[in-house]
Amino acid sequence: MRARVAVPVVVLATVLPMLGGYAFSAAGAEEAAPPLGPGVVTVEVDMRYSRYSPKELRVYEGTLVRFVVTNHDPIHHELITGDDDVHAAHEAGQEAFHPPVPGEVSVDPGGQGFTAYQFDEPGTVVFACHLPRHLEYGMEGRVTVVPT
Ligand SMILES: [Cu+2]
Repeated sequence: MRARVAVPVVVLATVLPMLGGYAFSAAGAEEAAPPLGPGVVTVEVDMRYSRYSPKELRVYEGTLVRFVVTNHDPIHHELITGDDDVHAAHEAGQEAFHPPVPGEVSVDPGGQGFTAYQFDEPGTVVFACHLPRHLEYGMEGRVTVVPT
């Protein structure tokens, strides 16, 4: 009689923490954070081990993001923000260093760079590093632009 009661309790005690853990990871901290903006916001992006951190951002449409980019690696990196055409041109191009075009900056090893980009259209905008093989290694990030 007591065993029949005890079994379901043990099962629940095992399953509930698993469900709780799943719910927590499904709604991660970055997902739960409200979008940035609108207006002017500053976002610090770290480059480390040829990855961006953070690699996911959410902003309201009409947000001007000032990127402060710090390269912790002993090699050059860049941050190129834009639509598919922009990324295709850079992936195919030979331009190793970038002039001050909005949303584009090259960052020396151990250095810091600055750029700004206006996110006006709802949707997804990719930022990436197009130095040889960095993108295929995974050096890209995403800005989700949500309607106000
Ligand atoms: Cu890179």
